[in-house]
Amino acid sequence: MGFCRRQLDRLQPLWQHMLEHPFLVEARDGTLDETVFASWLRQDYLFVRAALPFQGALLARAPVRERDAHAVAIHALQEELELFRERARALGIELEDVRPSLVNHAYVQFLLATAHGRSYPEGHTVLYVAEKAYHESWKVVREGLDASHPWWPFVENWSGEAFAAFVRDLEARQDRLAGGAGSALRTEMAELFETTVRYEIAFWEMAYSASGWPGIVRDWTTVEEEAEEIDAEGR
Ligand code: MP5
Repeated sequence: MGFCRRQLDRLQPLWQHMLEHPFLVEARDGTLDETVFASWLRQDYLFVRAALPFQGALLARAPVRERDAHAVAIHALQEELELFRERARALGIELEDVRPSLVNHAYVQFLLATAHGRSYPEGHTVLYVAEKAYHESWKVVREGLDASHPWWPFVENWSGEAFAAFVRDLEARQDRLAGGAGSALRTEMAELFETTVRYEIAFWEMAYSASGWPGIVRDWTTVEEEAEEIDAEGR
């Protein structure tokens, strides 16, 4: 049995828990609050922006034969960011004044720390799980959401055939990397696999409950606003 199948079997209850998250179920059934969707969109835009340097770091460590795949993925991320901006305009959602929630911030730090500080097969594990999780999560929404719905372009982006093929390709690479790893490294990869699933659940929960940063109920002057003020003062 390949590494991915083995991990997905091991983590089946956790994975199922993710797929039954109220965010996905309510989006599928057409009962999800629009402001909850907007909060996901704003946070995920930041997440995808941060996925660019994550992919870049993986590319820098990738063996030669794996480089093309990362270069293609980086291009796809740029197109995806454009999709976020286009949908945000269509839905009247402001993308410029967003701060990452604690969960988003932590997940991004985890991505970058893994890509920079761990081996390539470990970094690739996190990439594979995040993509596989999004593919299957949006397939849940696809079961109920109409193709004319304004949220549909996101559903198609992650649950459509092109993305399915991308995830299959990642899975084959992941299994090959695990096949070439010793048992200690494979154990580390299995641990990162689980942590990534946990982050995916936390991300849906963060969006659903609109949780920003514990202990902070409203934002004050952002660093960008402060920079504008200083510019305006001509200093
Ligand atoms: C992805 C994402 C998929 N956009 N957001 C989260 C929280 N997890 C996974 O990654 P990509 O790069 O958008 O396909």
